Amino acid sequence: MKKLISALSASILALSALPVVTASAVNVIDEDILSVSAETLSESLTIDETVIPVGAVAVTVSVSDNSGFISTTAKLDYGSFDVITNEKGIPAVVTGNATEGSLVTGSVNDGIGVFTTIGAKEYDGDGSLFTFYVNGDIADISDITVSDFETIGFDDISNSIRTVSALSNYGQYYRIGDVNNDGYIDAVDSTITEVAIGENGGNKIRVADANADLRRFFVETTVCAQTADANISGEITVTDANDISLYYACMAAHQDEEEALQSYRNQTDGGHCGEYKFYRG
Ligand SMILES: [Ca+2]
Ligand SMILES: [Ca+2]
Repeated sequence: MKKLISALSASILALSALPVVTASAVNVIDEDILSVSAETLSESLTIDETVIPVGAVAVTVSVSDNSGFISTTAKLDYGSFDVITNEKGIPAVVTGNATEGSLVTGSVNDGIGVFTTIGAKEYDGDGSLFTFYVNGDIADISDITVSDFETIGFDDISNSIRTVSALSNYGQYYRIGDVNNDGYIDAVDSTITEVAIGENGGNKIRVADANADLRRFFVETTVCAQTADANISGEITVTDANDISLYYACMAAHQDEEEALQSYRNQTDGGHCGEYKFYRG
């Protein structure tokens, strides 16, 4: 994880050093556990090659009374704000100080945004979860609300495995992205992948090596390491964990499954999540 953490820390430091001109407006929700705050940028910044212009509003979701999590998923209603995205439509988003070192991605559609932070360790501190950027009037910040918030801990990963035994195994078939083989591709699968990379010292894992020691890296219900190699590159990297998370965010941000799939296909960088493959062992 070290490389990832240092790269992300650098971007967070650069961000926090930026001056802001407008005082935070704060929108407290969910029994005071989560809050949404906003600040207007007085300087432009660049996040993953996406330029955030002067005057854009940085929207930050923060947690207090944090009881601990590895990963989080927040669903937001962002009203009529225009969320700033890259050319593929993925929102520009950065982790906060309570999720530093996590992967963060999101999907936006028709006023609904789904943002996931995927970690490899437990976070139990209070602070910001993530920040995304919108064009619009900061005075309307109260229009942005969190409609759903879920966290994943190590217990949730174990529990997801226990539920698998009731499901039929697809025999020699596996589904890319469904790392724990429970029938769903979600933030749990992305988290398992990120934890596996953490187990390997933050380094990429060759699929063949992971299959040779499957239980070290994955969970007892994992069919094969190929499930975590979202882009079928032969290696499991943070790109794969991020792609699984993107797939889930797209599914969660759309009502219609076909639209969700189309959204994922438009936004993924070579990911194959959701596809069934034959496992030759
Ligand atoms: Ca799964
Ligand atoms: Ca890969």
